[in-house]
Amino acid sequence: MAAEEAKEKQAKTYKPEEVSVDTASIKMMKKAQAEGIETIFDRALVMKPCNIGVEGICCKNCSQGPCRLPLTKKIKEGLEPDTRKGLCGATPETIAARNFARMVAAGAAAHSDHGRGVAETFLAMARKEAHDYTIKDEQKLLEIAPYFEVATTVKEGDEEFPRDIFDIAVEVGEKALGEWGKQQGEIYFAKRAPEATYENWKKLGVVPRGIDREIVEIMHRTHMGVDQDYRNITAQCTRAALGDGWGGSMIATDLQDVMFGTPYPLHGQINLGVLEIDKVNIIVHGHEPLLSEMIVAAAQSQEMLDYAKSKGAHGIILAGMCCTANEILMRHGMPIAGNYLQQELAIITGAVDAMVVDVQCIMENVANVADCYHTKLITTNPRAKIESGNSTIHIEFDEHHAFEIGKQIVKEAVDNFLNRRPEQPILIPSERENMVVGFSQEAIKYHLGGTFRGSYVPLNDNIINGRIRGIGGVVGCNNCRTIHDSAHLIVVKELLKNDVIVLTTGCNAMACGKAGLLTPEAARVFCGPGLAEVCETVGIPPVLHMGSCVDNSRILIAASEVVKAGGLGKSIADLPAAGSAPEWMSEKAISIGHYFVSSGVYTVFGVTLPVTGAPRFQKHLFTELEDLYGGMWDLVEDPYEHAAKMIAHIDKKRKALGIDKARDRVLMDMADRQKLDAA
Ligand code: MSK
Repeated sequence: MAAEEAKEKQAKTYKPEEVSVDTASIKMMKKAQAEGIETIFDRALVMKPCNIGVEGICCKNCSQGPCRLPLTKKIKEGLEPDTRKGLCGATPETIAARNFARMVAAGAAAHSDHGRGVAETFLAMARKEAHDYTIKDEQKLLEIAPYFEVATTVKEGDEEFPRDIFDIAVEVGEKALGEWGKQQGEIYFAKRAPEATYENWKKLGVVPRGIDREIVEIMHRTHMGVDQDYRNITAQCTRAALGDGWGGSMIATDLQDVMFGTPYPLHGQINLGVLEIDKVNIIVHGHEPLLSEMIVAAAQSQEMLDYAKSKGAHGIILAGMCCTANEILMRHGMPIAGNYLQQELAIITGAVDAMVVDVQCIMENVANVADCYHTKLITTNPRAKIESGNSTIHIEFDEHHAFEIGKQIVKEAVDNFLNRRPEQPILIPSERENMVVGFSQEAIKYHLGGTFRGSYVPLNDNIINGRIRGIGGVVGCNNCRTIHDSAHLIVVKELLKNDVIVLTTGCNAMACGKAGLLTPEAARVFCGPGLAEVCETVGIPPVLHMGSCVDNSRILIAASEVVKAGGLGKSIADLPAAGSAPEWMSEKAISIGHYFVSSGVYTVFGVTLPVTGAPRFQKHLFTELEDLYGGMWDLVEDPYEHAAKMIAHIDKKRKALGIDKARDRVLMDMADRQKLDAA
């Protein structure tokens, strides 16, 4: 009996080295196993995903079902006609398209609700009702104001004077907030896309009218018995996803930059080794920087440092997790403890005095893990409370008293420092990597051309002359159905080896940081000769960290800037570029993927994609969308093949542009560039 039990236990135990390539995480998994703490890696072993759900062909949109329409081998091989139907007659295509659309809606809603919160706080700041916030980047405000049709100057007689910056901010805040409830017309930022990209959306009738409207319309269309044409449903996915990328997310990024500063390159550190045993360790986890900015200020205040000292601590470490980490890293150089799959593992160090969470990507089980240690879990957002856990408390964020609340949270953590349990050994892994981060589109421009001649032209020149083969946008989550960080790193390293420069955000950026890819020195080690030469000359890492999930909007703007710099076609679809999310898991990733595809980018996902049970819908996403937008979806699980397909697409675009032959370096003048544009 004992032998059987042992066998059963062994069958239910995972091997840490087989589920992650991150050595710090592996150490923590071993500690968790030794201490009997359950994590997502244990649950993934015993709970397998549902095959029908994985393929996207389970409909539960009414109570007559759920209707499950498995794709048999015979149908797949064309040996039997595909007569599958739900009770109402819904085809697999309708079902999978509706499920996919609801994922787009949820993802777009998450990003956009984040953006709405930022716009509300921005407006309160501009009206001087939220005194802890101010305008840190006036230049950025002056740059975005014209897109909202807000004047930046005022005429007095024949003379023109600059307008009061707070008056501009009030008007920008009102117009920005109005984007959510707009019913007609177009969202303002659609016109930030290259003209050809924008005109194509217009021709296809997919320019979003208002952010909320497009999300609500998805929910209506996917209700039982409404839109039953997968192509028509996909078009609505496009409106909602564009409303995310070029709307809610872009507004979030821009207004955050105005209030907290536009990121410029700075030094940072990453991995669980950033925690320190003799200091108060606070982890801020989630996505929105509105509160975390204030916690940064509070943790650095003399008052809190003195308070920590009074409790016997030698200081305060404030480290980030998931995209909150990216936000405070990019602007303040605060360290990152880890990416999505490390959230439970951070607590298992035994050294985390408080984990402060807001919204998105927070596993409910962090509450249970926190209960096993002295860690206090603090929820802060009225939209995101956690019922589990005895050590969970709620301290609600209010932008009108933001700094005070930040201090209250830091104080809770400091008080809890004294509650560390002597019987529980603390183990902080030594892993911590250096990195250079903070590559906003403005920073890239500056790096390439200097203060007075900031420009994307040097990048374009190096793409045209073949030193840089193309641009890869590699982003997205971790997923416990794959080996933690492994696919991220293989895809990125394959691209670098083939002279493809990588733009990154989210948890991919953190995987790259932990592996040492976010340093200028990485160019010599990981890149092909052309890309290495460019990176070494300019002094940039070959992987440029552009921020959090909402900051994927920065990649859209960077791509638009590349088009505008000339020589690489007229629309985003012409660029030798490809997108990737090798370890995606969240609905936000589906929205991001779809706005990249609709903006003209070939986008490859790893793991699975819930469309494979509906072959005609899959073909629409994977093939037919290219004729409409120039971009299309793909699914490639193997990371080497994944990268190879991205490179093949980049080469296809180089050929179409007539720059497929390796060229000697030539200095392009405007006439040369125009010739290429006309080709
Ligand atoms: S945090 S959405 S796991 S990237 Fe933005 Fe990471 Fe994905 Fe969350």
